[in-house]
Amino acid sequence: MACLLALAGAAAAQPADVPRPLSWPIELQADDRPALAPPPAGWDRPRDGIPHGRLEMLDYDSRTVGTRRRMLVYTPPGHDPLRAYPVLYLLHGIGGDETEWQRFAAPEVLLDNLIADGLAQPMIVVMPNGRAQPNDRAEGNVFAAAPAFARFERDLLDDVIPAIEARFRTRTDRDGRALAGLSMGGGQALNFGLTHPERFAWVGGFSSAPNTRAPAELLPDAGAARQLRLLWLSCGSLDGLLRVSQGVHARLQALGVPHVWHVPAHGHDAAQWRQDLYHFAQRLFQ
Ligand code: FER
Repeated sequence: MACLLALAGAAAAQPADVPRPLSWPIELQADDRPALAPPPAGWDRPRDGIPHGRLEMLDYDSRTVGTRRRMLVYTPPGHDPLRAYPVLYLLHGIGGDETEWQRFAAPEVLLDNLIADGLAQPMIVVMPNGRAQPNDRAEGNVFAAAPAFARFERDLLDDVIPAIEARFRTRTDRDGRALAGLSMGGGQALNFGLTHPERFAWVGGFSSAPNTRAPAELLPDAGAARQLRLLWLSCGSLDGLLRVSQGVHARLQALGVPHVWHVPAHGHDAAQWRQDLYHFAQRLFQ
């Protein structure tokens, strides 16, 4: 909830002639239900006695922005520099930055536990900063940076991915790359993932924000979506942005495209994103 409270403050700074719906009334449809059971006890607790991965903050040169930018990178337990790992690119929300996923969901804990239990493939997780502008801190009116979230498409494809693939041995085929995000990052993941199925085979939008392209524009036909190995859509049933995801889900249904539609009883908050990552990570690179 902290996130939406912060947003409410940000929205108040908008000029009156720029309407920014923070949320809409929630109208639940019959199939707006959880697709998966809640995680078992202990899923998000750090465990002793299992191997742990590593988090490191890396810099890269962004030709797109013209600055040096930061990204947080998780390497899995027993990372073998000679092995080509698959990579999940994980994008944050409008009030976040490259540290948001770590603060909200502790991906290093979830992944360490899933990998120890044999439930997820060892993978590298990259958490870049999705605000592609020279000052990429979440300051002032965070909505004013919405265009920079669109510009991040080039930073991700031309700068972030090449920097990761130069720094680590990784898989470089589409089946070895996943893209997901929360809220603004969910919109980015759907917008970029569905226009670049040649780069990503696994795409997830968690609580996607109104930066998500309109359904008919996002999915002019079933072509790109059908190429994906996994298309994951989820949103909390108590989230005022649910309408955005419902629109994408309805379009996918109309086109007959298989996808996960997961609507548990959460708001626009970290509890939703933590369990999204838990479920999504298990389905990647299998
Ligand atoms: C909006 C409401 C919410 C919007 C973006 C958001 C671009 C993003 C929320 C988040 O990232 O948590 O109208 O417009």
